[in-house]
Amino acid sequence: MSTSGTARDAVVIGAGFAGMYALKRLRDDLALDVVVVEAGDDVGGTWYWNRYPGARCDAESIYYSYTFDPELDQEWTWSERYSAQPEILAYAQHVAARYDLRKDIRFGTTVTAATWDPASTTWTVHTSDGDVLACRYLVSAAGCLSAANLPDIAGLADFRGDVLHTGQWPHEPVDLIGRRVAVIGTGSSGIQVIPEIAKVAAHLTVLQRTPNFTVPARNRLHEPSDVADYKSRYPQIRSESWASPGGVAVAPPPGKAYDLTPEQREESMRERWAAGGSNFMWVFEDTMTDLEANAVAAEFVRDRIRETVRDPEVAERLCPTSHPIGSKRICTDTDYYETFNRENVTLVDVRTTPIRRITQDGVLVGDTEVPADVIVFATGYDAMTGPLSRIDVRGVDGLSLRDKWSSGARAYLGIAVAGFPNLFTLTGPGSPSVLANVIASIEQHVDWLVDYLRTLDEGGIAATEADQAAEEEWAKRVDALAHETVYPQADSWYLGANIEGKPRQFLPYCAGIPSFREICDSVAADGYRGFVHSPAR
Ligand code: NA7
Repeated sequence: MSTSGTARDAVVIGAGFAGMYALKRLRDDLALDVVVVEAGDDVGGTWYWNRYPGARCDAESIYYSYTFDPELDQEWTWSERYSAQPEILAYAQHVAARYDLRKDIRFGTTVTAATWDPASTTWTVHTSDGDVLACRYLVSAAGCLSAANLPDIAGLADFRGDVLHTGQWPHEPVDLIGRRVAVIGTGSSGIQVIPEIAKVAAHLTVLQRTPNFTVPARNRLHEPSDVADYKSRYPQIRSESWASPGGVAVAPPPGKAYDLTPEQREESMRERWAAGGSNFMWVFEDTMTDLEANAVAAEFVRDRIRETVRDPEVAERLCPTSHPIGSKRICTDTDYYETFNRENVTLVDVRTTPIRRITQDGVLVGDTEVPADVIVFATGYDAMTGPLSRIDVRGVDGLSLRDKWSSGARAYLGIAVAGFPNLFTLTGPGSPSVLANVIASIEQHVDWLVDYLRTLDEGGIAATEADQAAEEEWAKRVDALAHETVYPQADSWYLGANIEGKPRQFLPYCAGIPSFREICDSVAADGYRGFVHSPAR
């Protein structure tokens, strides 16, 4: 087999926020020869694909942005508290141009397979355009939420209308005006898209399996004075964010729920509800660790639903009761509950009466056909392990990563996998990733990796992989941490529960970025404890 050109130092999979930052640091600070392979026709990752109406990040833009360059902070202006997808994509494009990243990215190309060759200590990487690349390091920046989950519902092929997935939204405008739309799914994506579709559709039917907790985002445009203010405070904002578990500077909770008086509890909840955003889940110090504290916050949200939705039956159907607040990702919305007061919106509970099949003209729920011209799947992702598992990655002795992870995802510090030398999984399973500000998680992982690669180079080390015992120990630690919280009490994508046959395992590290960083740094200080090194021959 021949490879195109000489071996590269690194191939990076994906040009989202992780891939772009990895390229910048590996190329510009380590002087490595790097190529990034990206499926989309431009940078942006999640923000390239998620073009559905209403798509926004649930972290405020002044936090959901790179922190590495104070000049970048000053030259870029976020026009809203939670900027919409086009502005986040424009930011990614600006970063690509500013640091001259595009010249090392192959767009419109996917990595289909990668095989480790122990003799040459290189990876052989196959791409969708038939090319074969060789590299020392394979860096996955494939994302946590990029492998769309389209449930296998009988009859989908028979449907005569349009089928859309929020995570694979068309690039050309989708005309939903005056059409009958059915949305399946009420996670973050559904909760964002539903109010927007309701404004234009002739009729919108929301097919809800599990009601979710959502808090008003209270999004607003930034006035020039807001912009001047946050730009002047960036150094402080960044240092406070790095010190906070979620990678976002937030007001600390006033205390444990039952250490407060009922009036103090109510005041704290009202304040955070009025302020808006996912910070509501930290309304008490113990919301995420104590079920009774959690129940207080959950009931407060249910009361807001009952207060907002005029039809009491619909309100009850929208009230989440099957899981603690925050255990499935808490959503942030604009007018989500208000949408169910519209004449053209119907809520259908597909938990009690499941979807039987899709017909030519709509969705059959029990014995009732929901007529639709368009079906929107807001059904989420095979999170964290899906993107890499969809690539045929083969490590030592032909071991398949997909097979290895089919009985449980393992990645030491979320970044290195036993049996897969020189493969680095940025924001992989076992890292804070999706449970913190993802961009901060990305920067921490990439910065740590850059130091590690420098050390490997200086030490003449050709290959490194996670030690099996260290990897196992890490997975146990991640799981044990999650079990100190209410997270495992929901069937969430954090646990792989949304994908049939996926092992139930808490995937992200839930104790926050500062403690994770401390562990990673101590591993480095300890001569990269838990890694197995092979010297160059
Ligand atoms: P999520 O949060 O995984 O939500 C998916 C939704 O789709 C959720 O309500 C699911 O119900 C529902 N779903 C999935 N499959 C089906 C079937 N077969 N029938 C009916 N309903 C179904 O994905 P999102 O895209 O909204 O958000 C993912 C993350 O992206 C989000 O957390 C942010 O981090 C950004 P279920 O709850 O499983 O009963």
